[in-house]
This record gives sequence, structure tokens and C-alpha cells, in this order.
Amino acid sequence: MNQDREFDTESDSRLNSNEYNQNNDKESTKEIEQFCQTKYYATGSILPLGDGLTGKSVLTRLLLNPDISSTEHAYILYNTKKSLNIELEFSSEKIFVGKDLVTTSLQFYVFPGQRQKESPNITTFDEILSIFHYFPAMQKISVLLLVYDTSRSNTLKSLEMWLKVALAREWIFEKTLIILISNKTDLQLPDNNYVWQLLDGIYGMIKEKGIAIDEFQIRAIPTSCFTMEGVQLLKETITDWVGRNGLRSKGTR
Ligand SMILES: Nc1nc2c(ncn2[C@@H]2O[C@H](COP(=O)(O)OP(=O)(O)O)[C@@H](O)[C@H]2O)c(=O)[nH]1
Ligand SMILES: [Mg+2]
Repeated sequence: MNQDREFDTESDSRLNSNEYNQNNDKESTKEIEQFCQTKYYATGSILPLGDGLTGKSVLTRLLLNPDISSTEHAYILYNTKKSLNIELEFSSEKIFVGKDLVTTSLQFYVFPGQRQKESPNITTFDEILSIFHYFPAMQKISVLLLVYDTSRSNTLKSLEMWLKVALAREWIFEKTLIILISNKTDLQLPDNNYVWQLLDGIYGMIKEKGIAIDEFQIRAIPTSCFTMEGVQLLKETITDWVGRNGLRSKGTR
């Protein structure tokens, strides 16, 4: 009897403690849900390509934060040095993709536009690329920016060569957004007929390679790093694309 009672008591206390645990579990689950809701992440690599001095470095720095003060703006414009090396920049922003709040990270890989070896001290695009080409993030590019300077028509003609480089490296795939950037609109406005022709040409070259891409994935945005025309739109376009089409993952923090 005693043993039974003891057993009962024990089982009661176990029952109670189970109830307690269950209640406790519910509380902690609620807390976990509250503090550790599923978080969504997306990341993508952005590659600006174009001749030297078209504005790739300055534009990238402005894209990191288009809402900068006029002092910071002037600092970037006048203190961005000609770079002979790769520049890596990173920015992150939360945007809604459908009903999900997605932390969207942009990784910018800015190479120097120099292709000819003019002196032993000057590193070229191809030399730097020979190292960085093997970076996983360089295998598939989320957003390719083809940048030219509206005041120098030869930089527009070079874009075919830059696109060929991107195709030969197999950076473009079915989820790449390609943006033709007519930069320095403060100096000269782009020739829209020519821009449309070029967009068609780019589409044709990509299709020829057998890459399944839609026409809407090839766009044109005129920009000026001086007046900031188009910079905010470009930032939003890139972030939205990466948020929807970049490398997605889920987590709790
Ligand atoms: N007027 C004007 N100058 C610009 C613009 N964007 C860049 N620049 C200038 O062009 C030069 C080259 O820019 P940079 O970003 O270094 O070119 P990158 O060689 O393509 O990286 C710098 O002196 C910039 O201040 C622009 O939109 N308008
Ligand atoms: Mg540069």
C-alpha cells in the first residue's frame, strides 16, 4: 500500500511536473517565436563593367548610400582615386518580397577598366580577374552593370567587348539582370535611339549563347554621379532584383 501510495505520489508529482513543463514549453515556444521568427535572406553579386574613367567606382560608392549629405557626396566625387585593384563593397537593406521581409545583401566587385598592359606597375583587368575569377560569388552574377560615359562615344562602343568578356566567363545566367548605365548625363544626354539599338544587340548576343533570359531583364538607366539623377532608381532596381532572384536562405537570426 505504502509503496502504491508512494508510487501514486510520485506519479502525481511527475504528472504535475509534466504539466508544468508543458506550460513552460508553451511559454518558451511563444518567446522563441516572438524573438526568433523565421528570417529571410538574399544575396547577390553586382559587377560593373566598362572602360576606365566611366564612373564605376564613384557610382558604386554612391549606390551604397544614395541618401548621403552633400559633404559626403563631394568627398566621394573628388576623392575617389583611380584604382588599379579590385574594390569590394557591401551593402545590406531590408525589403519586402511579397509578405516576407528579406534582408538583401549586395556585394559589389569593381574591377579597373584597364585591359592593356601599359607599364609593369599597372595591373590590368585580366590580371586581377585571373585571381578573383575563382571566387564563388563571381561564378554567377546577379546584376551586370554595363557602364559608359555619355560624353565619350568610344566608351559606348566598348560595351560590346565588355559583354563578350562577361559571356566568355559565363557570368550571365537566366537570373542575371543587365543594366546599361548611361553615366555622366550632367555632361551629355544619351542618344536614346542608340541606347535602344544597343539593348536589342545585347539581347541578341545573350540569346545566341542559348541563355534563357527575358527582354525585361535588359534595361537602361541614365545616371549622373554629379546630379544624382538615376542613382536612387538604380539602387532600388538592383536591391529589388537581388531580393527576388538572388541566393535565398532562411534562418532565425
Ligand atoms: N561629370 C561627371 N563626372 C563623373 C560622373 N561619374 C564619375 N565622374 C568622374 O569621372 C572620373 C572617373 O570616375 P571613376 O569612378 O574613378 O571611374 P572608373 O575608372 O570607371 O572607376 C572621376 O573624376 C569622377 O569624379 C558623372 O556622372 N558626371
Ligand atoms: Mg575605378
